Amino acid sequence: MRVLLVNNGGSGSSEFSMTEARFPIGLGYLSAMLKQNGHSTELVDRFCDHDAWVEDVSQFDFVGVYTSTPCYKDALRILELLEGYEGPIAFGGPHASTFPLTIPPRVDYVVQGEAEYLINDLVEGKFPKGTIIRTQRIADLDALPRADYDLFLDRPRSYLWTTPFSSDRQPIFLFNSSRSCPYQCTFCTVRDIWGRLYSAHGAERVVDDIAYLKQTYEIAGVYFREDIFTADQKRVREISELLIERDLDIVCLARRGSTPAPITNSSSSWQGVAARGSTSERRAVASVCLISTTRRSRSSRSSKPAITPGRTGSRWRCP
Ligand code: B12
Ligand code: SF4
Repeated sequence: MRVLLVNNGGSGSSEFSMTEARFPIGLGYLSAMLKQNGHSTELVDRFCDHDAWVEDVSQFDFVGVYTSTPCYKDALRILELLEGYEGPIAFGGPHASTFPLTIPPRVDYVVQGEAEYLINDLVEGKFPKGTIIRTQRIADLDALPRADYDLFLDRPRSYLWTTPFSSDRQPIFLFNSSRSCPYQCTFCTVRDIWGRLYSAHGAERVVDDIAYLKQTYEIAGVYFREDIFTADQKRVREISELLIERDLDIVCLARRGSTPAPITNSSSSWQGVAARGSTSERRAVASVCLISTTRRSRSSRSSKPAITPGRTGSRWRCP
């Protein structure tokens, strides 16, 4: 079946800044599961390119929409765009997880939580329409296939390929290695969305995936953009050691406050904290920059990817 995956975020849909246009990795995981079952997938990312839409939606057998609360206005706009579409429509993502009852009945399936083990059954019509489905948390993330990065790179999109904390090397890919958080800060909604279980890919798997990205897309680094990359310090150390062994050239962003002691050897190192802004801003910003360098000099790097300007000022675009 042909599945259209849509990320909400059309112009004016959110009062928050919408400039950090990185790809929706959750849809990448769902796409990988769908492709494993022989389905094809296509992405419309309206957070990245606000007015993006498809020419003929009737060619798709199923439409799945990622919804967030700040951009929910656009999810409703997407329903308007889907007027006349006769196939099933599903809403998932953080808004569906936290506010399922706000979603209109036109949506056939509302999914709360992780959907890797559900998405194929949903697309293949194994659930009655008109249902809200809450999935169980996935404990073993390593059992999941790697996210489908081709979903984001099948055409030029205005993604941001840099981080403000790293050098200007590109592309830096968003990377997800864990879900939820073991802490309980009173102001934070992470558990409302994810529940109690903190799950994480093992170090080997993380580094295998990074190596794959380096080989396949010539990435310059990854941005661990997740609730708290440093929750399990043993895992962070293992990842660091493996990155050193594999001689990868990686820039990583993580959460402030629980960084492991620097790891160094003659060839590579986690080079510590680098945050922008004033000292008070730095305290407030929950990010740190961990840099692992490699033996190779910059000039020995192989052919560079195509460089063209994007909306966000980012230079790297998929070839
Ligand atoms: C990385 C990240 C980003 C990245 C990538 C966003 C993305 N769409 O993935 C960027 C920088 C672009 C971003 C932007 C924003 N983000 Co953000 N982001 C995150 C972060 C830290 C991790 C997301 C992630 O990778 N999760 C892991 C993947 C595997 O999970 P997932 O994406 O939720 O997908 C799974 C399920 O939700 C479900 N699912 C998802 N989509 C669908 C669709 C269907 C049809 C089905 C069936 C299932 C399904 O299955 C997926 C696989 O298990 C989360 C925190 C978090 N814990 O989730 C915040 C978070 C999602 N962001 C948040 C916010 C507020 C924003 C912005 C509004 C910020 C802004 N000022 O612009 C925008 C909105 C973007 C949008 N399209 O709506 C909030 C959303 C709260 C809410 N109630 O909606 C979160 C939860 C942070 C928080 N704790 O408050 N973000
Ligand atoms: S450490 Fe971060 S993700 Fe965890 S509960 Fe606190 S604010 Fe939320």
